[in-house]
Formats: sequence, C-alpha cells, structure tokens
Amino acid sequence: MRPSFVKYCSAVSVLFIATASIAQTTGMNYVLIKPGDTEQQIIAKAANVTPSARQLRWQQLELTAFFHFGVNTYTDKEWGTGKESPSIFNPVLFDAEQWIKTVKAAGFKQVIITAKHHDGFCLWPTNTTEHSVKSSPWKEGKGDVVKEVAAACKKYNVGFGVYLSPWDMNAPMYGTEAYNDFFVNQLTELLTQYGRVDEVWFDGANGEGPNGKKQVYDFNRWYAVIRKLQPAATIAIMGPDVRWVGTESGKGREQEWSVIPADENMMEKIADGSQKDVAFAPKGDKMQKDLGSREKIKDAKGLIWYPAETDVSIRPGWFYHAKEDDKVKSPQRLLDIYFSSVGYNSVLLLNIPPNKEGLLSASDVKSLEGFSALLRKTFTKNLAKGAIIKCSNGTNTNALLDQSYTTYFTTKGKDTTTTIDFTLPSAKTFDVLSVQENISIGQRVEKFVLEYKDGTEWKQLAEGSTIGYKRLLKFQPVTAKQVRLRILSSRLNPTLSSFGLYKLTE
Ligand code: FUL
Repeated sequence: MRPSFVKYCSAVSVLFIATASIAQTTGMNYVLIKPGDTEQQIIAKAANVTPSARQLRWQQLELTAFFHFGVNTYTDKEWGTGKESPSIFNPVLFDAEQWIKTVKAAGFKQVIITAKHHDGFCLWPTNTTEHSVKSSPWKEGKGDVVKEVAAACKKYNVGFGVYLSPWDMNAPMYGTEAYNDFFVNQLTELLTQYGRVDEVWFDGANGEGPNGKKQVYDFNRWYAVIRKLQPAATIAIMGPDVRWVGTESGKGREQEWSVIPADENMMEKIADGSQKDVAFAPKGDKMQKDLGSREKIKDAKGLIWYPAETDVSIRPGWFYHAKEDDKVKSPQRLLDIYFSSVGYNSVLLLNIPPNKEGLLSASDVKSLEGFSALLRKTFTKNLAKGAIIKCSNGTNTNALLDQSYTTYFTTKGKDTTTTIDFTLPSAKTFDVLSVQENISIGQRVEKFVLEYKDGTEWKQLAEGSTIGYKRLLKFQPVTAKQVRLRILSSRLNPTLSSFGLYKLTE
C-alpha cells in the first residue's frame, strides 16, 4: 500500500531554521565531517551527535497511538477517492475520551489523529474547503473531531499530534502552486486552534488529484510554519525529526542507529555554520538493513540524529473494517511488536482505528488491555534490583539500577570497553535483558554480550550490537545469581542509564 520511500523523497530538498525556543541538549543533532577527518575522528563525531529536545522527548514516549478515522471508516476502503459525500460521516456515539482513556490506560503517551487522509475529507470544520465534518450530518455539522481529541488529550495529559495528508484527492487546486497555500492554511488552522501540538506526521504519498495532476509539495515552507507555530512538535516521516523505520510490520532493525549520514543538500547548509537547528526532508532509501554502522558513516559528509518510528496497525488495515473484528492482533503479538520496536531503539506508533460509531471497538480494547497487563507483569519487577555492582573501569554503577534515566554509568579515561558484574541478592530466574544508553550524551555502543555464571564458568546468554534509547533481548530462561554485561565495542565511552533483568509470564 505504501509507495516506496525513495519515491516519497523525490520532490524535496532542505531547509535549516534557527529555533531559539528549543534548547539543544548537550550537543547538536548534526555534525559536519571535514575533508581530511580520519575514520577515528568521524566515529568520535558520530558518538557526540545528540537528539534535539523535541527528539529526546519523543523518544522517551516509547508508545504512541495512531487513529485512522474518516470517510474510509464508512466506505470500508483503505484509500478513498475524494468523491465521497460528507453525508456518510456520522459517528453517532463518538467519544474521544473513550479513545484517549483506553490508550492511556494501556501505557500510550501520545496520539496522532488523521485530521485529513488522502481523500481530502477534513475532520475539523476548516475554512479551506466544504469537504469536512461541517457538511456532514454528525452533530448537524457542528462537530469537530480534532477539537474533541485535543481536549481529551489535554484532560488526560496525553500528547497530541496530527496527520495531515499532503496528497489530497478532493482539493480542486491540487497540482498547482495554489495547493501549497491551501495546505499552509490547513496546517495553520490545526496548529493555532487546538492548543499544543506535539507531532505532525506527513505521509509522502503523492498521487493524482481530481484533475489528474500531481503536486510538488513545498515541504520547506510547511516546516517553517510548524517550527514557527509549534516549535516543540516533532515532524515525522516526511520531516526532519523522525524517520520511518522502513516497514509496516512492527519489526524494526536489531541494529538501529539513530545517527545516520546526512544527504548532500543538507551539507551545503551545515557548511555555512550559522544554523542552530535542522529542518530538512529526508532523501534516499531508508529501508536498507543498515543505515548507520561504521561502514555507512565512514564516507559521509555529515551526520544527523534521525531516529526511527515503527508504525503498524492493530488490525490488517489502517481504517476500521467490520470484517477485521476477529483479526485484531493478540496481546502476545503486541508484546512481540513492543520487543521489536521499542526494544529495537524505536518508538512504536500503533494504529487503533475507531469504528463507524466513533468508538474503539471491544475487540481492540480487549487486546490493548491484555497487552498492557503483559507489559506490566513482565517489566514491573527488575530482578537485578539490589544487586551489588562491580566495574573496575567504570563510575557511577548505582545509576544502572536507580530508575532514573538522567543518571548514568560510564567508563573512566578513554576506555570504550568494560565489564559490569552484578551479584544478585539471591539466584533469580529471568529471560529478558533491558538496557538503555543515555542518548542525551549520544548513541555509542556497537557490541555487547550478557553472560551468567554457571558454577565456575561464564556462559553467554545474549548478544547484541546497538543499544540506543532501549534494547530488549529475550533468551532461554536461566537461573543465576551472578551476571555480567560486557561492552565489547563502543564509539566513545559508553553511557548506560539502566540495566534490567525480567521474566516473561508463562
Ligand atoms: C500510508 C498511507 O497510504 C496509509 O493509508 C496509512 O495512512 C499509512 C500510515 O501511511 O502511506
């Protein structure tokens, strides 16, 4: 369904905007590689690239929810035509609080509503077109889905984001420069009428409009509008802050670098040295298996912090279809997806499509409840708690178990490898490792192993390459009192915020 990412990127270039209102963390989220930099210097530069404040906040959300809702909900289609009559939109039991309360209870920290999908139907009473809720029978044309979702998010302290499809099969001016103005007006309404917006999600699909023409999207102009009106919002997918993981399966990469090479156009802007923040649309194929290893960055001209988001639907389709009521992913499947998204240094964006009544369906709610129960059962009790930690070349070992993300363990001097020994208060049975780098310092670890002591012998339990914000690894259950984490390769001193051992429920 999703056209290739390469195709998305054809019509875009680069823009850098200084944003005084968003402070950087310890460093910058991009770096220039100078001609003559050695490979070692490039690796060190990569290790010091850090997320912007908005990227760091977004990464820490871990779980975010997508709501695909609109005329497709009523036509049983995944993509509309732009010719749907607004009269079909009538969610008689619509209850945004039910959506938000349900996802919040399941652990989700932010949501994104499809304010407009490719069919052009707007879920808010926009002044830009009649093709909206205003022309529907719902609440006699006085309803506003975006407003009610934003209000529920505010009430329950959940982040709020909007999906605004650049492709619009209904707008008569689509395919002409006037459409970019129309789009700016739509964005401006969404970013000024509903309070704080935390994420703006742009799909790159670029099909034909009602007159058969395609549009050249003015992404740079749109980014400037967002940075001006909502500087804290991340701009995702066809945007500078968050990249698509490359699949819609819920499975990210085991080796997931958040620091990847910047493209050519971007470099020209970095090179003038005057910019404080980046805003550029992605180029190139983000579906490759490896985006940021040494091999990938050694010939780069610049590097950027550009983390992955894993979007997947709880059902086969993005929109609600009654025939998929019995195809909702099970709690166990959702837990697996959690391991292969959040546990692979990504943020999960799970789509839960509201039904024709305007509610999340019973089957989806049940599955979400089951998922959160599994999450809680698995991760509430860190079996490493109370361990005595020893590390001959490390400082601040207590930070590994103190439940604070900001405190962190690191190595002394220039050491990039280390072994951290944990002696648990008593022998424990576990089958999950959770480990986190402090990404506000950078992403550094390239190879690590977890071992346990069996009698007098150390045996390997699990191994991994990247860690990033969070890495989860499953292995065969083992009962042990002594375990050790060995960092075998890191781009600079590794900085670890947390270490956990857990047991999956039977
Ligand atoms: C795709 C769209 O075409 C789908 O309909 C859906 O919105 C998905 C999240 O992105 O590219």
